[in-house]
Amino acid sequence: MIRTVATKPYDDQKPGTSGLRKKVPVFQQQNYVENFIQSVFDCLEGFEGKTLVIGGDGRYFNREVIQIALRMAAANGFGKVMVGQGGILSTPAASNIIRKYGAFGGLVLSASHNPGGPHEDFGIKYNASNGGPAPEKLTDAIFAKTKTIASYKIADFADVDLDTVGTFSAGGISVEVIDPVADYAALMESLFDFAAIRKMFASGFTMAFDAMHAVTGPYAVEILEKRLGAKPGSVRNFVPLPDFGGHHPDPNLVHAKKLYDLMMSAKAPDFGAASDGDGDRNLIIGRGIFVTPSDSLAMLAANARHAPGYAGGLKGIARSMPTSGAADRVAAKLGVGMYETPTGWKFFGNLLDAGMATICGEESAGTGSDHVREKDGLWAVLLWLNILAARQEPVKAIVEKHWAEYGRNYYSRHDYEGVETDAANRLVSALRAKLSSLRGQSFRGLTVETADDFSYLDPVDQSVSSNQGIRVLFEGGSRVVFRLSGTGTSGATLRVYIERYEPDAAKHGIETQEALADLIAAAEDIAGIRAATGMDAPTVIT
Ligand code: G16
Repeated sequence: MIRTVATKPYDDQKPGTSGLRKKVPVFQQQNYVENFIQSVFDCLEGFEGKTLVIGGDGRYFNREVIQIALRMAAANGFGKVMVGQGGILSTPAASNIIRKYGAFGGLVLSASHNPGGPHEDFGIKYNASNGGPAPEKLTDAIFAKTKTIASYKIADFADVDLDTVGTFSAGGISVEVIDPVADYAALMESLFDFAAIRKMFASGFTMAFDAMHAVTGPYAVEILEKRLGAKPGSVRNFVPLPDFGGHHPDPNLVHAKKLYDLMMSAKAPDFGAASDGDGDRNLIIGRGIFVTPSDSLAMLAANARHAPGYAGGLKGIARSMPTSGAADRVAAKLGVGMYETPTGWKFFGNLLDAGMATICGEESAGTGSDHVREKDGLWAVLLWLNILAARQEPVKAIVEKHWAEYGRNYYSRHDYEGVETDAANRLVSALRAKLSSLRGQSFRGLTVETADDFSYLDPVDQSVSSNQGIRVLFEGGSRVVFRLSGTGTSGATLRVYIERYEPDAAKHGIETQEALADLIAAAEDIAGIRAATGMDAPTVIT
């Protein structure tokens, strides 16, 4: 039976950088989930009888929302739903399933790297038929709909058993519970030289992969240990838990400190890596050296030809604006296009679909390619492994040779989390107001060349996205970028991105914060962060 249920709108369902993210109790309010899903469906056209993919990162509330989504998909006229066993699909795996099976779209249930649990975060994101996050035009329409929604449609049927692989009939539609790993593992096998990587492991190469009790555990065990022969135990924290074991599943130097400490110790394996809550981010650490995500993007692009899937060369490289310019130098050398987009993976979608870019990346530990339309944590790990197997050199040597060839982009991001929202907005408005007057001014001996609020003209559909982050560019190529996070769920997070280019190889061994000290001080002089936030120091430095 299909019911139409009257509802009242909520005013806070604006999808952010990566979908709608809120605390679990917010999602648990009456009809909150239903309103959002109905608003998504109401903004789509032509899905009758078609397939919807539903997957999540296994966090708290995942299963409940999947059951609601199944009932609403049936009531709204989808013909079939594909859902990962146990409600699990990593974000890149969901993107692959949508593409591989020609689904109409998918609901990705995740709050990514944010913590999970009854009082932590949850999220819902709609991905379109290309497998990528809905473009801004669609998320704007969804938000508008959430503000006027008056009813939703839902079918009545008992909970679907999500733990058994197979095809079931429920509410007049077919529900296929699929193995979440198989299709993804096959895709990876088609891109990388598994034989060469297997040989490297067989000859004694060691690695530590931290799945952070999040979604990549089953994927990493299957691919790294079973298919590639990494020693059992190479994958740590591989059981996905609804609260990620009480940890923050964000693969950065703060939350993956144990792995970092191991990689800097005498007991370090050859290679260390981690992924986040939903499997789209990555952390890469060599023995004795952390590879920043911006550097990793550049190095993967420069060496991609070693992997069979990219042996034909790259069509282009894309990076988000705050990501360092290291990849730009690689693109220039390869003679391929370089695209600078706003923050958020959705902006890469058009470039990938149009065949203008092959590899994309963000400073926030996201790297990926045109094999799916999401960033992909394990993909980055496997491409590194493929490169290591082909070059037969340690990570450190590869990194240092890269810097010697291209120069080094010293880079760091300083986050101020939990800032009072009004204070954060005031800081940004004040910065905007003085942009034009900054030009020519000197701070700590650095002269401002230009300052602007980044605006992006999509070269494919000509859409414009403005106010995407304040950039202050100094003479000589250094820069500081200020922007407010679009993914936080409590207060505001101010992100300050700091970058300095150093061509001289003799100066490539400086500690990062030290190398950036002048710029960090200049950022404080320009924005008055301490006074505005009441904070003496960033809460997270990556
Ligand atoms: C952050 C990062 C972005 C990233 C986004 C979503 O956004 O800065 O680069 O695209 O998270 O990532 P995920 O899908 O892994 O959550 P923001 O707006 O918080 O800076």
